[in-house]
Amino acid sequence: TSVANEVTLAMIKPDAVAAGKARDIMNSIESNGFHIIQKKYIQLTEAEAKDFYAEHEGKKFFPKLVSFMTSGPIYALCLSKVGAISAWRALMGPTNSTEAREIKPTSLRAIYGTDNTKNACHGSDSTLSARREVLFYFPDISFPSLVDESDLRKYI
Ligand code: DGI
Repeated sequence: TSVANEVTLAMIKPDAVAAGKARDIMNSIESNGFHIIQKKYIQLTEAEAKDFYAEHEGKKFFPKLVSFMTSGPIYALCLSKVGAISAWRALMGPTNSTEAREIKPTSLRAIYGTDNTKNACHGSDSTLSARREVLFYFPDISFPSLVDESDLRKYI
């Protein structure tokens, strides 16, 4: 029988990269059972950051978000695991790192993030956004997003 793997898009944000924590975060990702099947080290342009976060355009925090996300290099990672989308969001913890330290102190945002903007990492929040966000960084990746364990080999 086959195992249904899911893919999701993770980012290690500029604050965590600048603090030298990218390797620690990737180690934590892998020790929690995710496969890093694609990895890209890049600095987003303003246009790219606005495009990636288009759903938040017009919100009060949008300019701050775009300015933070373009402030330095990031890692974009495509992760695979059974139930990857929700599992990665659980490992990251709540959006606001201050809140994360109160309610989920072992989460990555609690450990590596600072506040509501500088929160160390990103994860797709649905199957649809995972597909969009993985393709944003890795346009050549094969889908469907549910792949057999044996199919994983072609990604590695
Ligand atoms: O999916 P998340 O990253 O957990 O959260 P999201 O999709 O609602 O928001 C995307 C990013 O925008 C989030 O990681 C940090 C920033 N953000 C969201 N809500 C707020 C915010 N930043 C500020 N300053 N205030 C907010 O209320």
